[in-house]
Formats: sequence, C-alpha cells, structure tokens
Amino acid sequence: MASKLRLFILGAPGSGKGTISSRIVKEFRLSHLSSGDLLRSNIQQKSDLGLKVKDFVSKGQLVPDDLVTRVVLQELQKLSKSSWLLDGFPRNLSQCKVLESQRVQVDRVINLNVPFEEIVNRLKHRWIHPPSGRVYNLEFNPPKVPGKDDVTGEPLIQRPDDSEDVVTKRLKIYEEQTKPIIEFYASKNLVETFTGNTSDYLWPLIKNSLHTLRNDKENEALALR
Ligand code: G5P
Ligand code: MG
Repeated sequence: MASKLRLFILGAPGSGKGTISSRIVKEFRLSHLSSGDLLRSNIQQKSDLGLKVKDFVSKGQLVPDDLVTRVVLQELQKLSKSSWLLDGFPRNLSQCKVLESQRVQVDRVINLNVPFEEIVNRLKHRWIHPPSGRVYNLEFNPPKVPGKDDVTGEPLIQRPDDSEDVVTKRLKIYEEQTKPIIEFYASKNLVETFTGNTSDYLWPLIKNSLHTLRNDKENEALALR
C-alpha cells in the first residue's frame, strides 16, 4: 500500500490556502481538513461549539485553543488511515505543541507568501458556499451564475470577518501568532515557502514540489520492504 502523505498549508488570511488546497486534494486525492470551514459549519448548524466560537470568528480573533484543538484532533482521528492536508491549523505555538505531543505525522509544511496589499483587495471580493467550503472571487474565479454556488445552485454569502477592519485585525494576529510557527517547522526542515501574487503562478510550483515529495516517499517505502 502507498505510504500516507500528510501536509500542512500555512499562510496569511486570504493568501489562497483554500484555493490551493482544493487543487492539491484533486491532484493528489487527499482529504482536506480546514479548521475555519469546520468552525463555520458548526456556527451555521448552531452546535454547542458553534455558539461558543461564533463571536471570536466574526471579530477575527483566534478561537480558544482548547475548543479548536479538540475538534481538529477528533477529525484527524477519523482520517487516521488517509492521506490528508490540514489548512488553518496549527495557528500558534501552543497548537503546534499539541500536534507534537500527539505525534501527528507531517511530511511538508507549504507556506504561502502573498503581499498583504493583494490580500486586502482579494477578500473584499470573496464569496463562499458555507456547506462545501467552496470559495469564489468576483474577479479571479467568479461563480457561473452570480450569487449562486456552481455545484448546488445554493446562495453564496460573504464572510462576516471579511470586512476591511476585521481583515486588518486578522493580518495582525497572523503576524504576531502564526508567523512564529513557520520558524518552528523550518527548524525541522519541513517548510517550503512559495512567494507570488497569484494562485495560478504558485500552483505549478507547488504541484511539482509535491509530486517530487510523493515519489521520494514511495521510493523510500519500497526500499524499506
Ligand atoms: P480560516 O478560515 O482559517 P484564514 O483567515 O486563515 O481563515 P482565509 O480567509 O480562509 O484564511 P485563504 O483560505 O488563505 O483565506 O484564502 P482563499 O479563500 O483561498 O482566497 C481568498 C480569496 O482570494 C478568495 O475569494 C479566492 O477566490 C481569491 N483568490 C485566490 N487566489 C487568487 C488570485 O491569485 N488572485 C485573485 N485576485 N484572487 C484570488 O479562519 C477563520 C477564523 O476561524 C478561526 C479564527 O477566528 C479565524 O479568524 N480559526 C481558528 N482560531 C484558532 N485556531 C485555529 N487553528 C483556527 N482556525 C480557524
Ligand atoms: Mg480558507
């Protein structure tokens, strides 16, 4: 059996984690676990967790570690036999430490580095389909029918945390809390940073790099047989 591939994707809010993740999962047939999508779906369903996290998310603040960690670990447990891509988690050093203590495998940390001016502009034009996590942008990848999801035809919404003042707050939190974890994984030689203005420019670079990683892992597994 092929060895499992376990990837993290990091980057500022709006850097294209969701967009690139959807291309990765299609190309490499991985499961996609997005902590933000998971929280938003709990908020929409008004679950106990959703009610507890709603205000943090809409204000652009990080959700308390214990709440988000519990739900992400539960979902990872369900994927214990799969290859996966984790998006939006870990978000600070204490979340990294939890993954370390649980000995969660990580083969590569993909770090998206996109200029902040580009990000602010993108998020003004973002529309999402909450049940699936599908993301649109009125300029970059507009829906086929305005305001409707391409697959289900259901209505699209704008995220409450995409207003300009909340985006500025989220970028500040990213600088202060999330950036340090890049250094943490870099010290373990796991980070590959991709810099550019557009997802279309970054995608072929990421795809090639992950094909090499997957081939290397498969060769290693064969050598160990
Ligand atoms: P999330 O959901 O993890 P963020 O803030 O990290 O949210 P976000 O906003 O989801 O990240 P993204 O996924 O990096 O951004 O970007 P995206 O959606 O793919 O692309 C952004 C827009 O740009 C889209 O409209 C897309 O179509 C467009 N686009 C993409 N590429 C291009 C391009 O090349 N050109 C152009 N013009 N457009 C493009 O977290 C949300 C909240 O949940 C909580 C926190 O409250 C957080 O604020 N949370 C956590 N709290 C604590 N710990 C955790 N681990 C948490 N995880 C989530
Ligand atoms: Mg996202």
